[in-house]
Amino acid sequence: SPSSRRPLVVRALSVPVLTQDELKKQAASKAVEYVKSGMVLGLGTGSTAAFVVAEIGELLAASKLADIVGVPTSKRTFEQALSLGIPLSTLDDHPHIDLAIDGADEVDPALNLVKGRGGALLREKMVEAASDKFVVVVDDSKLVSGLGGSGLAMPVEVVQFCWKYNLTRLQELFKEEGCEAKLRLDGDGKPYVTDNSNYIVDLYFKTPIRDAAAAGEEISAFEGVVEHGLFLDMASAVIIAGKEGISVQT
Ligand code: ABF
Repeated sequence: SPSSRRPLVVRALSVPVLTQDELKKQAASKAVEYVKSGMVLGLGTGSTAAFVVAEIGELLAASKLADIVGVPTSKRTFEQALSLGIPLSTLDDHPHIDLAIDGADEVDPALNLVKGRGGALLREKMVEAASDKFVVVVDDSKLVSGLGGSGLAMPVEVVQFCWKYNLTRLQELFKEEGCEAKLRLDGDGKPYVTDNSNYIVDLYFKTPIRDAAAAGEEISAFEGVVEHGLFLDMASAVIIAGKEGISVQT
């Protein structure tokens, strides 16, 4: 009879759309699985790394983790970790780090990175170079086929003295890549000053850097350059969170 007929229900396929922050958090949680009690940890900087630090703080508070020491890569991360009660130290007191976890701005297919858009590249590179294992956490928007290929900045930390001289030299060095070099400014339009009291020159490329290893060496050879954002052959693993799930590349 017509009354026994079931109404036709059309269900929309409910595919949850994760925000970028949710993806970052997923990558962070996966990385925290590598953290074990008793470790000396390098604590990264940036919004993805902040999720890692937050989760480590939660595990400590819940007594699911003990006897860890964190070495922060920036004043920002120092403050966050301090507020969460994470025991902290320095590279001077803990020159051997078991595991560092940090974000990145670009990841290429060989797991080479651009880092430092958050301005913390110098301490990040020091801490991560001193780590047995360096795990990178990103959402899939950070993947590039060649470094410098995102059209966003590749930072170079320079001493304040004659910064413009180095800006010009850097732009000249990469003229074939159509490089535009700009002094990074803070929110007030003043030069951005790093935790180490230096400036940052941001390099914008029209085409990816042809030979990142050679580029890194050439940049470092300039007097007055403190560090650059090319992190080559440093990542032990990269955890990538995307719409289809999480992948770990080593
Ligand atoms: C740090 O934070 C930096 O090296 C990189 O610049 C930035 C990435 O930030 P986010 O995780 O917020 O994208 O890891």
